[in-house]
Amino acid sequence: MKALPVLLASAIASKNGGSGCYTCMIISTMVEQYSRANNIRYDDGFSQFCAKLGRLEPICQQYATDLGAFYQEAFEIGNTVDSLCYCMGECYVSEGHRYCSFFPEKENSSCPENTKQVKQALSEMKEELNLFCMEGPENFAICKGFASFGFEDWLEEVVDRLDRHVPAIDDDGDLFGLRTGGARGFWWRGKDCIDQDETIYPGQPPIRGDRFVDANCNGIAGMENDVSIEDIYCADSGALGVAVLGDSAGAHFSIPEVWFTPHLWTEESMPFKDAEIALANELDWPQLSWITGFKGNCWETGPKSWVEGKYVDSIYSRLVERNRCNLNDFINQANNGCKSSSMADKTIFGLGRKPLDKPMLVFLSLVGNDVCNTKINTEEYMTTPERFYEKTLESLQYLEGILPKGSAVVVTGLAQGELLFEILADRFHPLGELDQDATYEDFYNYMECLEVSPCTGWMSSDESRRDFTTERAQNLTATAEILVKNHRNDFDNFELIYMDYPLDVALELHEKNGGELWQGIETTDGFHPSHTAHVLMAELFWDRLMRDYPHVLGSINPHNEFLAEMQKEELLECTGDE
Ligand SMILES: [Ca+2]
Ligand SMILES: [Ca+2]
Ligand SMILES: [Ca+2]
Repeated sequence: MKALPVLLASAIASKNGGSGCYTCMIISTMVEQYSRANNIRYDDGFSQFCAKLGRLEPICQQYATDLGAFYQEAFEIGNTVDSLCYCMGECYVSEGHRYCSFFPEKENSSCPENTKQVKQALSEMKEELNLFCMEGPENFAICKGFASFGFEDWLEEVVDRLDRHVPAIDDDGDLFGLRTGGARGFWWRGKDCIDQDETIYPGQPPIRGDRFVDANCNGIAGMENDVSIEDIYCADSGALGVAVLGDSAGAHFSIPEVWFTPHLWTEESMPFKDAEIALANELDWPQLSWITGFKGNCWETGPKSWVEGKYVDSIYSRLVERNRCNLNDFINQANNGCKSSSMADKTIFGLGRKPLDKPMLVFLSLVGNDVCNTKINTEEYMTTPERFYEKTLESLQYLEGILPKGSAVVVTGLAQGELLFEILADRFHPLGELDQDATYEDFYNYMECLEVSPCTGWMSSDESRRDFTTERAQNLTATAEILVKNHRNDFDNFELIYMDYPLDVALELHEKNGGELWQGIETTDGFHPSHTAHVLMAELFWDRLMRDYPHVLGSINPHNEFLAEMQKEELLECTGDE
């Protein structure tokens, strides 16, 4: 058995308690604001909070008496959620560091008397949570969604697969899953229709025209007058798949806003009703992303769209609409934190495409992590243009070896991250709404203090640091463009294309249509493109491809109606697997 560090504490190497302190602040704010808004005692509030946690409720309730009493006393004697987390020992001041608080500090607060008991309860609760996490691959994936931790040997295979960003459960090893949507299953890539046969998976060429079995899992198989239906309607239809090799922006990272507005909860409300799906997907929503989105508004607490009349839009759904033969042929190989080096060294190997499969339209889109990191001396950790060039070229060379002939690779630039501070700095963060006492600028500074900020370069009060980050991002964007120009004719199996990542254009468009700029950015983290931005991005990329490179999108299949009837699978509807 491997080491078993606790679940919530210091999962990420950081100062002053780091992610453990951050988690404590969030959970304590939930209990505090929920109780106050509903005019109940904090100990009752804690217990009611536990009742909202679904499968985790029993563990939470077990400690509700001790923890509830602690909250009650701590707030009664004037603690803020920040000072309370210091009392609990979840936050501390590391040598040479400062005290970190999200909310305004109060004078003269002291810790409750019984801190020893609460620390004991907390540490027992964490052990129980660890056990819960190891009750199976799905629990494991859920836990992995909010912290990294130790594991036992029997989970090693699952850990290894999740580490490579491929389906945790994949019996035949063809890199497509069937049994779970989360844990890198069919929310992330087309569903494997037979998981005991590695020659059957989405995107591969049909076997004997798919007369007898649907080998490419697109719902088309069988014969018409002794001729294969797949041959008649798909063979020369220009069918293709779509994939993203990307970061959290490509995977569609999104923490549900309702989690962070506890003052709006009631005793009946279930803010965490979709939490298992969110956590088993690493807090990503690939099934709603601008590249591989395919599901409708199926999750009450999930991402919402501010685009009038449109909930999901994606390159994939448009490709299926164009040619039903493309159904199920998508791969979201994006992961939180990915940048040019980790893409080339690791993530890219999980792209389940083989040279004889159908051609693929691949977006290589790393929009921020080469300039974003948790460090205060952030410049030193940014990718240089030389290194960015080298690693991106390495990725492309790997793709040349695996992509089928006739594919296309679109390399995008980086996002205009300077917009984050410009748009959000003075707005209240959702957790600061109740008392109007904490803005995004406060939130950014708090995360920086704990060294858990995803991007100290852009999420900073320091203007010159923000400017430097923007300058580097623009350099890397220019580097991507030059690289594509230099190597446009080097690859036999794909056409190489460069496109800007049009976050700025999407936001402008949204504002022009009557929306507000802040709606284009995730409200909870103040960092990622929001679902609204995803919806707009699909259209912008599609229109640009249609205008300049229409041939990479394939042609319209005249038999779509007949094929759709055969497939019986509705895109963008809440049917089946949710
Ligand atoms: Ca499989
Ligand atoms: Ca298979
Ligand atoms: Ca088929």
